[in-house]
Amino acid sequence: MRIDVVTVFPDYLAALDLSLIGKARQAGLLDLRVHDLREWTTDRHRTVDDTPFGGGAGMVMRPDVWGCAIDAVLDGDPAGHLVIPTPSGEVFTQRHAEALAAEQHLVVACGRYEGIDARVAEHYRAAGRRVSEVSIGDYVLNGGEVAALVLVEAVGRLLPGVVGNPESLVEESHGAAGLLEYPVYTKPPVWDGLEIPEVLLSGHHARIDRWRRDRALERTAQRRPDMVAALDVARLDKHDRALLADLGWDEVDGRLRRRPGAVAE
Ligand code: JD8
Repeated sequence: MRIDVVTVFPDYLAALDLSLIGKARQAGLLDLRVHDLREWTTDRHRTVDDTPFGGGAGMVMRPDVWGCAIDAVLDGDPAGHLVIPTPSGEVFTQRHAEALAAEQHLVVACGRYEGIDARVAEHYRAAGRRVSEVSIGDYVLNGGEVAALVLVEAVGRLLPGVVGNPESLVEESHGAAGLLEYPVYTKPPVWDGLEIPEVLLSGHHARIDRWRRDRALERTAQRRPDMVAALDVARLDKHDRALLADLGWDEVDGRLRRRPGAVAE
């Protein structure tokens, strides 16, 4: 996969030289290129922004500069998918990461100031390109670079060969099971007077799997009731249903509903 990131702060993306993504780039599993938007300015002040039409605070990023930059990095590739981080975008989830990881070429446009002129997304959609405006969460950042770091890591780690043991991708939060992760432990067996749950030392893998699934269901019910409501009941066994019932969740017309008055313990 090729990912081009365009930004006025290229150094912000230096973290992607490190760790798994850094190794994936060295191994040729990911072709990540970071570009300075100012390369495509035409004036000696290398201007990328101007005042907003209709007035208001701040500055808006110019469509003409972005158009030149995006056209250049798309490099005529019909498969190029434009991704624009914005607080007004669809909230980015693991499903988005999985969908983008199936693409061949992503172009990530990192805005600053009050954002990028809206005609940029309009232009590439009108040209028949896939354009995704995504937000990494309901809080306001100063620009798209942090979101680009999130996107590239979330997508990059799903590429074949990037994560050492693909098995570990299966049991993750927001994975196929639709549950949060169970708690994990390692040595020392006693720390701060705190011991390891006995079952994890039992070597009894069926009990260990059951214990972990119960903890994952509990955590999800306590922290993310929206995810419990979205669970596919057909994929729940009788233990799951019994535990969820104890936690205040009943199956109603094939969906999980929290019993009125049931509070997450
Ligand atoms: C792109 C400019 C700053 C945003 C005026 C503050 C994503 N989850 C997220 N929160 N914020 C962003 C984000 C913020 C950005 C840009 C993404 C480009 N800004 C603007 C509007 C209000 N300033 C984001 N993904």
